[in-house]
Amino acid sequence: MGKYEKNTITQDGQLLLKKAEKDQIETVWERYKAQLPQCGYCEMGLSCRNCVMGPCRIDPFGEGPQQGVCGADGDIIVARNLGRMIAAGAASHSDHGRDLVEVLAQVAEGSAPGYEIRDVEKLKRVAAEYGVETEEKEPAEIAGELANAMQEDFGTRKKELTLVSRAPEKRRELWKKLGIMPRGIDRETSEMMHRTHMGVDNDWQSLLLHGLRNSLSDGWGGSMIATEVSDILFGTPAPKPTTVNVGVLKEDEVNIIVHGHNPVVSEMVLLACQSSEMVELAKEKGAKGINLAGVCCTGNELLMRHGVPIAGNHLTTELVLATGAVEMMIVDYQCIMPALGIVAACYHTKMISTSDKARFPGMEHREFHPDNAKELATELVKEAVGNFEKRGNAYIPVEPVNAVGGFSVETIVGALGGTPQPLIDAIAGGKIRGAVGVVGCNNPRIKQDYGHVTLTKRLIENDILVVDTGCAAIANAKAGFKVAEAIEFAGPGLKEICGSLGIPPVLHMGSCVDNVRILVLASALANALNADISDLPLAAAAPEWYSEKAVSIGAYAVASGVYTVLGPMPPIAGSMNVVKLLTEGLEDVVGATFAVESDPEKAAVLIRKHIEDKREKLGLTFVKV
Ligand code: BF8
Ligand code: SF4
Repeated sequence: MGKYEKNTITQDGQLLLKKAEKDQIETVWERYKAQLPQCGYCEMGLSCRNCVMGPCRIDPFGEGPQQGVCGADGDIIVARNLGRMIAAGAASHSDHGRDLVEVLAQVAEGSAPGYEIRDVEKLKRVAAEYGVETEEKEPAEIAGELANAMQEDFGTRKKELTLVSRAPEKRRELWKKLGIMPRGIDRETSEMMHRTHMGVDNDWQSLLLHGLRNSLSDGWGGSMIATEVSDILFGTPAPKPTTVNVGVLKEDEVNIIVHGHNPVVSEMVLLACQSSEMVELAKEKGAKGINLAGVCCTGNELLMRHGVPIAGNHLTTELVLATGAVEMMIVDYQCIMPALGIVAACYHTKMISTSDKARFPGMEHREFHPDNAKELATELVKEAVGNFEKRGNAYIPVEPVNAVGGFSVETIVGALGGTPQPLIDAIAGGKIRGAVGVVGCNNPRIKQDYGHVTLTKRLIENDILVVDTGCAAIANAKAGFKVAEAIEFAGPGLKEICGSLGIPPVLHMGSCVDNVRILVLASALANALNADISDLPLAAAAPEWYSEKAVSIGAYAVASGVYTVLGPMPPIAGSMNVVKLLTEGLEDVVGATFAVESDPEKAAVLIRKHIEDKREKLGLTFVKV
């Protein structure tokens, strides 16, 4: 197994890599290797192709050109490139949010069969935040008005986004003072694209400040709307048992995988899979039933709300197909490698793309819209069932691992008795040192899941509560950290608290847009103490991040006052000014900084030190139990 161990710590991954090699399938790891050495200018953020006087590059050794054709220096080019990464990430999350708002509007009109409002109480609560009158109104009417009000948040008519009101007052005052209060979701992204056009904003500091504002329009805007509307339409998550890893696939059932991010498609596929008509059809075809599983974040969405199992995270998506056991993979958008259709062509797997804005080679395009979603989902499930008889030998080499997901803020506060006070008491009393969000992707530059699992293990051993999302959350679930018995991995204080609440020491809070649940929880803690988020013993880490969305998340975490440790280095090393501002200078600006540490053991030490510093400033010392 030696050579596969270099790529992934997961047993299913190692075994399937061997199978993929036998089947002559090229995976992300081979393609990564073929790219080495990667471009050093790009890696340092020193190349620019924002116009056609270029492309240009700055020589990091000071011997070659120090300015692009337009005169931009390394600081400007690095800051512009980073700004555009934030814009792309914020746009992705926020456009996902917009799609949900459109479904909400169609539900209100009655033109989205199959969709409904599953959490009326939350609808009313969020509507009230938007100033929508809810008394004596039917849910559909409220939904219509709320969808309208949310659409206003995307535009240019406001001075600040509505849900920013959830942030602690001190934080909001700071954003105002710095001129980074997010105004419109699309506006901040659009302005970033404008500022980074040749000849607009050529001050690296002002570019980076706008980067923070752009990211805040994601965290407190687009992503927050995505999460809230998903809860309204599909239900607010509550803990449910589930299973994870490739072992969730079933030899004797029709296996359907959903991949992507937006629950708009996957929820309808789930409904179709549950229909007795489809289950009967599967039985007629010789299968015992229909097994729906997820990968990546749409998997997290279904896991959080329904306990649907997850077959793997980002770097497992090709390997899931190499089992030969998947009848159909249905994708929406984001993080879907264009290689998947090519891998699937080696097996009987049908690949289906569903979004008008996301098409892929080797996939059949069957476009979902709120009005046809229910019908189309049933058609696709029928086709997947029909494909079962074409399955050759399936290779499902592992048993699944148990996990519990579904820790929304509502659930966590509920488990604590309706107020965050018991958590504050546990932190103040020293049984829990602090809390850390472990989030983000897999990246072939880092052994799959090694960063997440090592860091998480060290944190919980040190009595630090971990909340996680995205592919990190799937990694930690595969490692067995998400069952009540996992308190055995925790330090004595954390073990005692989680043990008495009957919860795992690592709480699955959802998909990547659901990082906003962590912001809301942090705000609730800060508000209860009349403090700012940056005063609290909290941190975030993205040990294996790869995507532009992760850059936006990291930036809004820091701008919200949360110290954030990145595994892979972002492309900024070409400007010492930018590096210093992000890793040191921001402390005096927003009360938090980034750190970069690729070794998760060392990242754990950095985080523990940070948490202890914050505790000391709050006058809290750690009581050994
Ligand atoms: O939004 S963690 S690899 S799947 S970007 Fe993508 Fe990263 Fe996974 Fe989810 Ni988030
Ligand atoms: Fe070169 Fe300036 Fe054009 Fe960038 S914007 S490609 S640095 S000339």
